[in-house]
Amino acid sequence: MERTLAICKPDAVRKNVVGEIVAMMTQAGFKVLGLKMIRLSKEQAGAFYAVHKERPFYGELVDFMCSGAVVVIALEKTNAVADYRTLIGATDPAEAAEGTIRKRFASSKGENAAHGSDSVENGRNEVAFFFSEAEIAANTL
Ligand code: FUP
Repeated sequence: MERTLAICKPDAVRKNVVGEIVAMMTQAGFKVLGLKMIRLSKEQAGAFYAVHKERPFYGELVDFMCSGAVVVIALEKTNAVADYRTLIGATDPAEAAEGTIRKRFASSKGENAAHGSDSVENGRNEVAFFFSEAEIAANTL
């Protein structure tokens, strides 16, 4: 079993499509281990995306991720990381495949509705960034 972290970004929350996105996850066979709505601080968003610190879009990305509530979701499945990347689609919705979360709900490369961990190691670390093992344990027994 693998874990991956999904985020419904502020644009998806504003569009009121969190329920549809979660339904796409469960229909694709993911188990929801944890789920909560939070408002990220600049410090949290900056730390979460620290890998992009030198990229030109970093400031805008951090501001956007703090611009409204997000829903963070810990998912579990065999091959969760790769399968969830397939479900969300390409970073740029113009390049995202039909039926993917980003094709359906993203507006642009920056405001692209959903986040998904990009490696098995990041999946574990990003789930731990937002959820304690005690929170996760509620749905693993
Ligand atoms: P992804 O893994 O598909 O979320 O894409 P990246 O890790 O490359 O980028 C992380 C986030 O940075 C994207 F979701 C949106 C933002 N971004 C931009 O705003 N502009 C870009 O050119 C690339 C990424």
